[in-house]
Amino acid sequence: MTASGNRVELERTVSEGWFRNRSDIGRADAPAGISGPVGVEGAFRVAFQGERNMEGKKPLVGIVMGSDSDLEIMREAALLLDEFAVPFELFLTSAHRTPARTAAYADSAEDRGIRVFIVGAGAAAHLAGVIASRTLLPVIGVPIDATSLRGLDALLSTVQMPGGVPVAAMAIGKAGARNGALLAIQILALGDGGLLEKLRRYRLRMAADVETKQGTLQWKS
Ligand code: AIR
Repeated sequence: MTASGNRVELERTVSEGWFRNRSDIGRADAPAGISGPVGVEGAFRVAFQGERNMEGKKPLVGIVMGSDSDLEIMREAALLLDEFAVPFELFLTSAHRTPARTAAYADSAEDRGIRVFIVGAGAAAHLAGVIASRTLLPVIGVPIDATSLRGLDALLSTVQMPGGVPVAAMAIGKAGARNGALLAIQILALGDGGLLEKLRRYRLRMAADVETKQGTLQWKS
């Protein structure tokens, strides 16, 4: 599958409500790149593999979210990982509604090849902390704006981990999801020179964009 194909699948995931349509998962005619339950019994796991040489590669990053309503934000992380050709999986579980499922996922992830988690949750957002409590893999938390407190509740729940079990807390919302992906890539790049080079080029492109925008600024009196 191509990078753009993978992107299309992600768009479909959002627009067609795959997270609501559990019966489709694992069906033979499910869209390419989306696999059915794997590893964790009864899991609702969606694995995306695609861009350049990613076919057949095991996911390295687990993107986890507390509700399908978080996907609109967490897809930003997925799209960035896709851009860097880092294989990942999406997993839906709630620290409060499905505690056993959360534990089973966290406990099995390392053996399945996951190296870092990006965890999005809103409201009383304990998901990142609970996953962190069950693994020695790094956990990056993304607070989601899901209530009338506009993400401040999730930010404080994510960032205020008591000493002993860390969660790397990102900004609220889409910027946090994107930075979560970049931090995960930076962690993976510690042992992957190719990925490090991609990060270097990403930063250069970002700087070039600012220069270009400078050139388009116009003073209106
Ligand atoms: N949530 C679900 N279980 C525990 C938590 N913290 C969060 C989800 C979502 C918000 O509650 O991560 O951001 C609202 O979920 P829903 O399913 O009611 O839309």
